[in-house]
Amino acid sequence: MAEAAMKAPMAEAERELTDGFHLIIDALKLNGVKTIYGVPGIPITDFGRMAQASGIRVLSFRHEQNAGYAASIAGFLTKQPGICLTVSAPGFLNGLTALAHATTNCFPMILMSGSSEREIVDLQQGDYEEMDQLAIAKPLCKAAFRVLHAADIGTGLARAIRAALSGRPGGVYLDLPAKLFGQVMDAEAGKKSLVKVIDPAPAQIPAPDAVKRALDVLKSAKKPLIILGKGAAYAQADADIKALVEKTGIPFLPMSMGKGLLPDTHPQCAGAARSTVLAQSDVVMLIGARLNWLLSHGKGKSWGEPHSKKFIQIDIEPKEMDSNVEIAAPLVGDIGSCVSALLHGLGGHWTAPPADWVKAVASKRDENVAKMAPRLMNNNNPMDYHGALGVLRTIVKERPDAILVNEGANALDLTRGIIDMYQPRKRLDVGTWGVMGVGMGYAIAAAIETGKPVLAIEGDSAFGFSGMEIETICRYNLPVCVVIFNNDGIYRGTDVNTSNADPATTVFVKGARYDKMIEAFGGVGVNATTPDELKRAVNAAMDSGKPTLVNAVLDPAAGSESGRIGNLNPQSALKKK
Ligand code: ADP
Ligand code: TZD
Ligand code: MG
Repeated sequence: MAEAAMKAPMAEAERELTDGFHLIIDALKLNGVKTIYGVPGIPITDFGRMAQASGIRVLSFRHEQNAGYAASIAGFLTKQPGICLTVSAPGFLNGLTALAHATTNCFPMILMSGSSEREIVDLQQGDYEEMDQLAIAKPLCKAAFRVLHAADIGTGLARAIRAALSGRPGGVYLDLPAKLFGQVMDAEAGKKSLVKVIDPAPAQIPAPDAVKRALDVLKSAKKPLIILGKGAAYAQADADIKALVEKTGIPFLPMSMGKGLLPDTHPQCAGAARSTVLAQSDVVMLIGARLNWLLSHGKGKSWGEPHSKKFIQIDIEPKEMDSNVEIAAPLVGDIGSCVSALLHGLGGHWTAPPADWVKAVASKRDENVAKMAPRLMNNNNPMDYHGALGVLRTIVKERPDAILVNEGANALDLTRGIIDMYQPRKRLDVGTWGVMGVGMGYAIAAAIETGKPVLAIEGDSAFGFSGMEIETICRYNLPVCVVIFNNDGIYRGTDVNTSNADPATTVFVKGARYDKMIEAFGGVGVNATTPDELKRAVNAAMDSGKPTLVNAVLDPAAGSESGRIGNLNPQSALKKK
């Protein structure tokens, strides 16, 4: 500012000036933003430097999509919008996938992108990285704004923060044209123009009659079930959710990222009896979980049809109700307020669910857990998923505060089923889209935002989508241990193409040594061929906090098509020729 003032004509030198660069930084800091995830370049390079100099942590990635995924999960973990910063057109588009992902998963995130000269872009005269970014972002996020004047920066950011956090959280696009950064204005007026967003996610208290209706339906149940989704994890109402589950005595089923809200080893956990509770329950209370494909849309054989059941749904988004099936008791509000109202309504005496139901669920669960146990203790060479996951499961049990990032097909489904979680928001995975590529971005943001060690269990294909970010992990010296379940390909490494010399579409280089990649950047690489070797390597990494990549060599024949969701593959009716 002082420098700008010196260069300004005499009349202006007497008053202090500010500009777009500084106003954006001041607005971010005023609203508590501590970290920006991005990739530098025109027109935001200097902005990144200045933000860093001002004390904001600016983390540079190798690809915007990974920076965007990092920002999205930062939003989930902190209940503050994660900030991603990109350059115009291609950088923006690279970040846009993550913005759409954040919106789909209900994570608060702001994609701030530099953009090219409006006058040239709108006349389509071929500017450097020309694109009408605002129009393109709009249908893919919750809200999109463009700031043209430095005096509007405060309002622009305030609108973005509110849009990301209020109601159902989601992704917001903020367009920052190149010219904005250098726009100068009076410093005092600039300061006044900034907005500190007060109460961006106001409590949304449920209506008393909706609470009563929900309790009445719950009371009528003979075989009740509570499903905890990632919305419940996001809400950070951990103690009340635990109290509600324990006071009612109702079995609970955690969705993937809802795992750990109550420990998977909790006596009421029905995780290992999933098909039984879905099919046999008569009343289901959904807390922050949608009846989308991940819950078979709340109908059909897996839900025990033709028997019908009643749903109670807690969600902040009223339009979610009846999206797939009738909701007998919609409870619209924020999860914290709704759960606390339910707890209140339970009063002193609540009749526990019928003992035969609770017992049936527990014994089914124990039976399934016992069936799995011997497989997890195998020391087979080549390794299979169960042998590898048996040791990783113990490592997570011993470090319940570590964060588990997980993606792949078999590598995802088997890890989810086998590794118990003990604390809320410790399991981060592919989410609503089942997207590959979140791995390294999630791992980086998890380490940065929580300061806890991170274990990323990655299919070899899944890892490839963000693998270059292991340089980022090494550069910032993050406590991340990446374990690659290397079965030579997508689902399996055994497919054969019989028509020409090309490899089959699902297989990769056989015997690939991913561990060597991290050595190029000064990290620790380990090739593990047995569960014992895997255990030693991961324990060492989790204890030392050194960036580590373990290439876990799995039997290429281990794994099945699409993991647990092979049924979603369309089938050709024509006979193979
Ligand atoms: P899962 O994939 O774990 O089943 P979903 O992403 O389908 O979970 O569902 C999360 C739901 O939680 C969304 O419908 C979203 O509107 C809701 N939600 C998110 N945050 C809150 C909150 N603070 N209060 C109430 N509902 C919330
Ligand atoms: N592209 C994106 C962005 N997301 C996807 N989900 C896919 C492609 C399709 N896909 C899956 O759904 S899982 C998967 C792909 C490519 C990779 C599975 O292989 P893996 O895991 O090596 O990661 P396993 O253990 O071999 O099954
Ligand atoms: Mg694989």
